[in-house]
Amino acid sequence: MNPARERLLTDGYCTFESLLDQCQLEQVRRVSDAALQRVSSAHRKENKSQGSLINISDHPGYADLIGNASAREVFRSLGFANPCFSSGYLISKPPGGPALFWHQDWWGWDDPLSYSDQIAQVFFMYYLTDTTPQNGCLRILPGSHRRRHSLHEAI
Ligand SMILES: O=C(O)CCC(=O)C(=O)O
Repeated sequence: MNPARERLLTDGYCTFESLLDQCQLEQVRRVSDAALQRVSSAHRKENKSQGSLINISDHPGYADLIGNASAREVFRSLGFANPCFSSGYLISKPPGGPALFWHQDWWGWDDPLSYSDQIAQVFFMYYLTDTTPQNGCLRILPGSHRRRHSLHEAI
């Protein structure tokens, strides 16, 4: 099996390097910087842990990113024949903000599909700046999409 798909199935994630070329990256950063300028302080206050949480569907400048050819190739290589975009967010966090609370994004636990090998939802994340444990990278619990973890009792 493709190692990335195997990792996605067992650990719940996989990574790919440099999907955007410099020109695409600069374009997305420009659109993102402009969108971030318009976020109200009330919205920031409501989403302290999540960060800016800007709905990219409200910004046509993200159309090329959503339909990005490299991303489509990644999906194809992972065995997704016909992926559909459902939602997307620009997440930018100011320095010193609170950590994001533990959570799962999947919502269909009452559906038997959730207990099969079929992958129903993928969160495709592009990092627009280098992200490290020091500046607030995403924390995950590998395999917690398939196996019970004590934190599941708390969310
Ligand atoms: O903020 C992050 O790094 C992850 C975002 C996330 O998991 C979410 O918003 O559901």
